[in-house]
This record gives sequence, C-alpha cells and structure tokens, in this order.
Amino acid sequence: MRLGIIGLPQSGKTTIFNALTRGDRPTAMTGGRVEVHTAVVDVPDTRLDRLVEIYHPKKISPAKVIYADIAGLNGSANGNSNGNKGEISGELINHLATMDGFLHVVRCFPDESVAHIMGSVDPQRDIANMDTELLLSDLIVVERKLERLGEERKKGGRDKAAIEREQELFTRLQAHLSEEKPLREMELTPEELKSLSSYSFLTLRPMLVVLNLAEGQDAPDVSGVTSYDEVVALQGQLEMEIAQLLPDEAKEFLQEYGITEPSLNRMIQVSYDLLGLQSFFTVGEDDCHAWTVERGSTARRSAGTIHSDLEKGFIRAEVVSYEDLSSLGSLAKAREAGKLRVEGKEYIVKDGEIMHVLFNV
Ligand SMILES: Nc1nc2c(ncn2[C@@H]2O[C@H](COP(=O)(O)OP(=O)(O)OP(=O)(O)O)[C@@H](O)[C@H]2O)c(=O)[nH]1
Ligand SMILES: [Mg+2]
Repeated sequence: MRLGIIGLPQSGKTTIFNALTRGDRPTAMTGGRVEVHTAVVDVPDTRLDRLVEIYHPKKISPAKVIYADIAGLNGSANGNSNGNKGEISGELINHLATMDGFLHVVRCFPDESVAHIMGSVDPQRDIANMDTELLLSDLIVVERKLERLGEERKKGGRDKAAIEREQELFTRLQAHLSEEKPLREMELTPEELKSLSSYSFLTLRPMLVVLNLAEGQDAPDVSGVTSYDEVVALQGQLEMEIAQLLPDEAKEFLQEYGITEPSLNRMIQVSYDLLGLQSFFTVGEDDCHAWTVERGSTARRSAGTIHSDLEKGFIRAEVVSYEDLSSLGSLAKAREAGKLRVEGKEYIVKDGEIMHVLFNV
C-alpha cells in the first residue's frame, strides 16, 4: 500500500517525510520540479509492543506502509499568485496514479524566511486549491473520455449499448465533479468502480489533511472545507527533530515536553485506517508479526497474506482477541480460559486479533 505526500511547494512535505523515515533529506526548495522519494515505514502499534513483551521474539515484524514524498503540485488550477494556471503534468500524474491514498500537507506555520507560493499562509485556501487542482485533473480525463465516446458512437463499431452505458456513467462523473465534489464521495457500484480502475482518478482516493504547525501553534479550524476524509495536526519540524534523535534521547525529549505519543504515530495509524486496512498478529518466540489485510477479510484470505500455502490448505484458525491475550499472557492460558476460539475459513477477522492457522498442503 502506498501513500503519496502532496502539498504546495514549501509546505513541509520533505520535513514530514524525514520524520517518517528518520531521514535527513535536504528540505531545500525543489522549485516546483517534480521529485519523488519513496520509503517503507513501520506502522507503530502499541499492541505489537505488548506482544513482544510477552514473547521476547527473535524477530519483530511491524506492519508496513510505503510513503512517497511527491513534489511538483502547485495548486495552480485556479491560478496562483503569479496568475499562472496549469494542468498537472503527465509525469506527475503517473506518479500520483500509483498511490492508494494521499496525505495533503498544509502549511500553517508562519515563517517570514520561508516563501509561500500564494504570498500568505492560509490553510483553508490551500486545502481548497489542492482539492480543485485534483478535481480539475479528473474532470479533464472525464471530458476527454466523453468526447471519445461521442465519436465512437457516431462511427459505430463497438456495441452501442456498451457505449451508452459508459456515456451514462461518465456523464454522472462529470456532473459530480462540476459541483466540485471529489469522486470518492460518489455512490458507485462495485462494478462501476472496477470499470473506473484503469483511469487513475485522483479524487477517488482517500485523502488525509495534515496540518503542519509551528511549535506550540494551535491547529486552525478547517472544518469548513469538507472534502477530505480525515485531518490530523502535527508540528512537522519538531517531529522531524525527534525522529532524528537516538531512541533514548527521543524518550527523554518527549517526557520533557509532556508528549505521551508523537503525533506522527497517530498520522501513520490514521492513514493506515484510511486505506481500509487492519492488522492481525501471529505470535511466537521466533517472530511476533503484524500482517496487513483489508478490513472485512476472511480468515482464509488473511492466512494467504502469510503464505499462499496457508490459504490453499486452510483447515481452521485458532483466534484470540488482543485484549484477552494481553491480559492472560499466553495462548495456553487463553485456551484454558476458553478464550481461544476455533474459526472456519469464512470467519471475518477483526482488527488486532491473534491468529494461529492450521493448514495442510
Ligand atoms: N518554522 C517551521 N518551518 C518549517 C516547518 N516545516 C517545514 N519548515 C521549513 O519550510 C521549508 C520547506 O520545508 P520542506 O519540508 O522542504 O517543504 P516541501 O513541501 O518538501 O517543499 P518542496 O519540496 O519545495 O515542495 C524548510 O525550510 C523547512 O525547514 C515547521 O513546522 N516550522
Ligand atoms: Mg520537498
């Protein structure tokens, strides 16, 4: 699963990317150039920490998400402060199209020494501009498709009913986008969604707004701008500095500031949720492992993420909730207490459950 970090130039994308990766990429101006950096990031999970406490495994395997720092969008669909209007370049679209969701970093920090492309700091305006830019990009795709369908219909060739069905769908998309509403807010059937999957519509993907605050700054109210799914606020620069400290130093630092958990962790968890993902665990002295599955996955499908043999030869799974295992302290005790359930292949696995799969190939 891949999440794209987008935002206006100099909004703090690379700063937050560095915080995520404990990296130190230069946060210098990319000058509007398209530039992409990718990294695999562990999803922090206090439940996995607790399981590690119980098992002391040789190996710890957290869930992972890929983040990409994507520079190059400039929110200029409506014209920027220089009056420049622009379409998103093909190169940039290609990068954006490979993402499963977006984190929109919005500058809130005031800093005279960091130039703002719009000449002033205004989070509401920047959110709206980015939304519009993505929306217009989708609208262009829809309108081109409608033109082509019109021509196809005149020429004949393909099945007329199929063309009409597509025309009907794309006309609905056009109407929706024209009302400045992202496609993810549209009611689409699974078949329609599937037929759209080859078009890489940007506003179909989930969107998390990340308010990048200065140290001690209160988060502005952006509830009036409604087209994102979730919003988190964090102090980008501070989070980056914490991430670059050694773990012990970071702990001390957090205590000093009275922070129980860095907001960055929350941002990662929220983005994981936003992608419709959940974790289940396998435990043992060799490995405590968080596995990623889509919410609503069956036990058999989930077993397949561990290994395809487990899916093919699935017999049954022993399942215990995280809460029960955490309080009872071992699978054996959970079994004694009758908390270890035996579930079949169609069982819908819940977030945080610990699973032991029995299989035969
Ligand atoms: N004061 C302050 N400065 C910040 C903060 N976050 C980023 N900056 C500064 O803002 C500038 C831009 O930050 P970057 O992280 O490079 O921003 P970007 O979005 O990656 O910029 P481009 O790659 O050019 O689009 C740098 O000089 C950062 O040091 C913050 O939370 N507070
Ligand atoms: Mg950058």
